[in-house]
Amino acid sequence: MTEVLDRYPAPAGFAGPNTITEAEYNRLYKESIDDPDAFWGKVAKRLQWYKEPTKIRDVDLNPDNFKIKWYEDGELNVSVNCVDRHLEKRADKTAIIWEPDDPNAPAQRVTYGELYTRVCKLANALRKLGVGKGDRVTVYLPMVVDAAVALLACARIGAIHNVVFGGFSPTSLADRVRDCDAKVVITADEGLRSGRRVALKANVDAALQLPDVTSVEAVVVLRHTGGDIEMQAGRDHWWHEVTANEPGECEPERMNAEDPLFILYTSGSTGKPKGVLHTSGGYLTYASYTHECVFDLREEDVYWCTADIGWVTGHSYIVYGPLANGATTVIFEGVPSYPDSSRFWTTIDKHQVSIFYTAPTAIRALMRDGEEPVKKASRKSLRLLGTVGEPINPEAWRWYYDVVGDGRCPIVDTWWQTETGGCLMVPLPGATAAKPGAAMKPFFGVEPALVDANGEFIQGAGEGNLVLLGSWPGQMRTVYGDHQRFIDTYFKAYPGMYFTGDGCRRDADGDYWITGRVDDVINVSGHRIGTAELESALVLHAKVAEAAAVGFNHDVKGQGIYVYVTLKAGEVPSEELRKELVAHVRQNIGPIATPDYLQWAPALPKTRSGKIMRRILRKIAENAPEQLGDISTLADPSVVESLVQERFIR
Ligand code: 6R9
Repeated sequence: MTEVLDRYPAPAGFAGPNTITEAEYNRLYKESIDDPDAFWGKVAKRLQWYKEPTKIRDVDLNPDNFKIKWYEDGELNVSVNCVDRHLEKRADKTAIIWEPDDPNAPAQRVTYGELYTRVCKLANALRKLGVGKGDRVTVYLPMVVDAAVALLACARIGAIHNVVFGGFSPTSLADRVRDCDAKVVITADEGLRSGRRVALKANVDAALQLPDVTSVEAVVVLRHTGGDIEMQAGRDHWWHEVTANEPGECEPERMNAEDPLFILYTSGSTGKPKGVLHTSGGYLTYASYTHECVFDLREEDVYWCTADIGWVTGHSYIVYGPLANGATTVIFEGVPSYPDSSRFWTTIDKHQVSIFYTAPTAIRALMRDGEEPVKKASRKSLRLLGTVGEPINPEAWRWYYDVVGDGRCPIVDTWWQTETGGCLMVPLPGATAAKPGAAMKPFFGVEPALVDANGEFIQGAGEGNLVLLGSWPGQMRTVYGDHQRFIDTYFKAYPGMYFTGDGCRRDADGDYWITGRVDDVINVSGHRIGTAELESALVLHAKVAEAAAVGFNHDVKGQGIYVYVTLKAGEVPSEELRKELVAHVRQNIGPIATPDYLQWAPALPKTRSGKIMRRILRKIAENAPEQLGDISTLADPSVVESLVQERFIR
């Protein structure tokens, strides 16, 4: 097995006034584990509370006596913390920079002062529509400033928001509205992505007509593109009309720390998507504290996270973390490839972005187009880069570091999940010399452990299932409407511990490498091989743009390896190249990792958030295309057809 040993410490001169050094990391980490109550009690003081919590933590992860409570006697309002609190010193500071889909359309800058007024007006309007504390509001919006306004307005009046990604179909939208019994839906006439219009309001209309979607009393519609839509009298209201005469102030609801803030649906390995529920005090404490430490936040930073607000990354690290910290956060409506693949980099120059946070899949896609589009922009304003969402292969990491960051910006590879609310493992930029592809070290208060199939702890260097001992304030509290499912899914496999569903390796230095979802680990003749490891090896090859590996049932070895390879633009598949790539993997990892099948893939099936749909690739590899199941959540379902046709039939 090859192991990448290079380390990348932050370059000289990186550290600023608040940078956490290695010594501080070690001291704070120890404090956080030795006395979590003292540690998290102190951290909570970063928020503004009506009533400061005196009870910090009440946690029991044993299924029989299960409870997770943080700051349970504290009272606060999340929108007050994200907006009002900054008015004294930062009323004129830009809270949000909006970069539209069309780079030639005017960008917007919204100050904290303006944000306050917009949030209050919508909050008042929602109250008039009958929305109160505890009611659910589904948000189905494009990436516009008003998406953040909508979340904060809900938080202000104690309503629980449920954001549904704007790329989801009416059926998926209906499933979520139905599951959480939303009283109001907030949407826009249309969204815009790479110049194409997305029929958001029409999708809402269709969703609300589906069976058993009966809870919605009102739909608030933002005029965005000005496209032609139908408004249903009595039910639908224009945002600008319902807010027009509302005052720019709104009495916030006084919330308990454990009152729900939002529900966000996420897919598991089984069943329908789960409504992951996060609460107010612990979530905001954790989102804001991690955002500050992980990104080494400074007052003058312009921070850009390219995620969509429909995913947890958008919640914690576009809206709540940055705004709680009084930062300037960028909201980008478009896509990295439009109008061309220099869009990220020219936008960084345009808004003088200093912190840039994106997904490995975007990096790999942009890598295919080479360095030229990157070099079109100076990127001088950048000082820190981040990744999230999946393991990053060392080749993409290095390209990000060398080409995008010009070798002078540390990369924070942030491992976390919808369920965890915020980042759990990361190389803090001033404290930990990064290794390409490693999540490195636990954040404060986080206690990772590796367990084997029998539930025994693995000590020292080794690989196993990643579990977390104890709790942290940002942990999800329940699956909405199904508390038992929450306990069963996460706390039964290893009783008393949170099971992440991820595999992980701890190297001889004690650093952590996420190997991918455990269901993605391929077991060949008793040897476990990470799909990420295989993919990483493949993309090391000069001709490979992207690769995905899955296991399939093998009569002799238990599981065999099936890989899908997308070549770089201009490269041509051939038998010779196929053999070369198989040999290349064999050489890079070892004979045990030799792929049994290597299929050329013009493109890989991905969710709209950019995750490769391995479930589909596994079925094709299993030669069972009739079991593909639902492929409607794919960004481009037609990709699947050609893969099915070209599959190896055994
Ligand atoms: C934040 C987010 C969670 C799953 C998680 C893991 C994978 C996320 C990662 C990573 C390796 C990283 N993942 N970040 N794997 N390195 N830095 O993505 O949440 O959409 O719920 O996905 O994504 O497998 O379990 P979510």
